[in-house]
Order: sequence, then C-alpha cells, then structure tokens
Amino acid sequence: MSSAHNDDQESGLLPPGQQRVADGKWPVIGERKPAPVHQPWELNVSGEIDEAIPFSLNDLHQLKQHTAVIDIHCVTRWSKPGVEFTGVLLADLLKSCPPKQDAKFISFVAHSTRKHSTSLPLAEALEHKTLIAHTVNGEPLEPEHGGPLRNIVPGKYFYKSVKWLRQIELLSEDRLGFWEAESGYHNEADPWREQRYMAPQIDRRTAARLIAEKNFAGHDLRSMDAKGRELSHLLAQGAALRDANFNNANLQFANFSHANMSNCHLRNADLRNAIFIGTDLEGANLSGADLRGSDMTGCSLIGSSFCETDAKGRVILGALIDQTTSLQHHALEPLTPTQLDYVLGKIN
Ligand SMILES: Nc1nc2c(c(=O)[nH]1)N[C@H]1C(S)=C(S)[C@@H](COP(=O)(O)O)O[C@H]1N2
Ligand SMILES: [Mo]
Repeated sequence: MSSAHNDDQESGLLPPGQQRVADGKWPVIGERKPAPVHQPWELNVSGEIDEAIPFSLNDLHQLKQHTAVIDIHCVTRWSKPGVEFTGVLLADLLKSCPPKQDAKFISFVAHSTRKHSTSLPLAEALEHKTLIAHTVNGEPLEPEHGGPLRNIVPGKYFYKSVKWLRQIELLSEDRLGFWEAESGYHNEADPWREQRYMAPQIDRRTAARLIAEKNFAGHDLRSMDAKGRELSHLLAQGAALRDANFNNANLQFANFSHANMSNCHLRNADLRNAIFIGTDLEGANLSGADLRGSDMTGCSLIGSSFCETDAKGRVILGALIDQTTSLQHHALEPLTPTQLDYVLGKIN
C-alpha cells in the first residue's frame, strides 16, 4: 500500500509507506517515562543462562563499546534516518553470560509501570547487531527516549527497541511483547516488507452485524475491512480501529471520538462533519478524504498523511480541508514537512 511517496522512497532510502521527520525532530512514542527509579540502574540477564547476571551501568561502560548509525522506522509511518547510537553489542554482552542450548528467543523488558517488553528470535537479534545503547549522537540518552539504557534493533520497526531496558530474558519459547500482544503489531516487524500488523482476529459475522448496525462504539475491530462501505452517522467512540480500512467509505457525521485509528486507511473517504475529538490518527492516511466540517480537536497526528506526492514533490492526491475543518495548529506540529505545508496551505 502506498501512503505518501517522496524523494527518499525514489532513491530507495526509506522503506515503503514511511516519511522522513523534519531535521532535528524525534517524536516520543508510547510510554513517556520509566517507573520510579530508587536504586542505581542495573541490567539483569536471566532465563536460559547458567547464572542470572546483573550489569551496572559502569560494568557496561567497561565492556567493548560499539557505535552504529541506524535508521529509525516507526510503525506509525515516520522515519528518522542516520541516528548514531553507542553502547554494547548484544553479542559482546552475551560473551559474559553465554546462553544455554535451549535459548531460542530473547525478551527485552522495560522498567515501566506496564512492564513493557518486546521479543525476537535470539539468532535474529544477533544477526541484526542488536545494541544495548546508552548514548545517542554523542550524548547520554534522554529519559523520554529510553535513558539510561535501551536496546536498539537495527532494521526492525522501532517497537522492537525498548526504552528503560532493565532486564534481558533468554527464553526457550517466544513470549509476545506488549504492543505485539495488546495492539496486534507484527511479531517480525520488517519495515521493508511492511510487517506492521498480524492477521486480524475479528469474526466475520460480528463485523457484518456491526457494519449493518453502524455501531462500533467500544469494540475491538483492528484491521477490519470496511472499504467503500456506507457508514454515515457511524458511532465509533472509543473503538479500537488500528489499521482498519475505510478507503472510499462514506463516513459523513461519523463519531470517532477517542477511538484508536492509528495507521487507518481513510484514503478518499467522505469524512464531512465527522468527529475526531481526542482520536489517535497516528500514521493514518487521509489523502483525498473530504474533511470539510469535521472536528479534529485534540487528535494525535504523528506520521499522518493528508496528501500523496509524486517523485518531484507535487501533490497528486490531497484531502479537502477548508475553514470549516477544525484543526489546531499544535496538533499539526508533528507532521512531516511535506504534510505540514499542504495542510497550512489549505487552512491559511
Ligand atoms: N518501555 C517502552 N519502550 C518502547 C515503547 C513503549 O511504549 N515503552 N514504545 C515503542 C515504540 S512503538 C516506539 S516507535 C519507540 C519510540 O521510541 P522514542 O519514543 O524514543 O521515539 O519505542 C518503543 N519502545
Ligand atoms: Mo512505534
């Protein structure tokens, strides 16, 4: 699927469906701070190893240091190429605590209130040169970006890199991470193959009934297919609609207040007078959608698209936005430069 084309994609620099953030910007995604920290930071390695081993930050600095320039690709369609991380290669760390034969997977666990984690096959984590990073572009990692320690898995969507890394567990069987289990993020996360979401779990009959009743409020309908549907006056407050496909649908007067619509496909949808109060529209594609009279107060737009451009940066499909569209300036701030120019050109 294509959301926004640009020069980076033409030159093969960015994976499909990704857009580059403005220089100097680095959005904060997901949790914003670690759980309270009462003791000096320790990284524990446990599970399928002979002995559970704690590493202090100082211990980590004593190990061989490695610097790598990596491209950040968030599943919500923004990329930040060329970020320099320094730390210890997972491969070097594991030399001090060799995994047992049975260790086939590795789970990275955060020190956060929801015990956030993510996992990978151990062989893949090593192949991708996973880094246990404490430094970015020569400076200590800031807490909002995972300081003092986060893992970095180059070549995977960024949800495979947990902030506030406190524990590494070697496992004989996989254990799905937070986003993978809660939000259906794809467990393989290869941005070049657009492995954003797992196959949807919705039962077809329920989906058909909800479409007929035009009532999605509070339902989990991730990745549902509603393209081209007649859904005017739809009630969808608080619904879980990540990755749902509403391309070309009639959604006039639909109420999506506080719904999670990240990565939703809303290309060419009729969204006149639709309500998106407090809605998560991160990574959503609204190119060609009719947004006249819609209320987008307080919605989150990191990585969202309102237009598609050709290789020369000319708009080939743009959303219909005018003075009747309620969009706040501060909500527009995280848009990529191309998207921001487009929207400002319409509302100013
Ligand atoms: N502890 C923790 N780590 C996390 C997350 C989170 O919510 N909590 N979100 C993941 C996701 S989805 C992304 S895109 C990146 C965002 O990192 P950033 O906030 O430094 O950009 O962190 C990943 N690691
Ligand atoms: Mo993400």
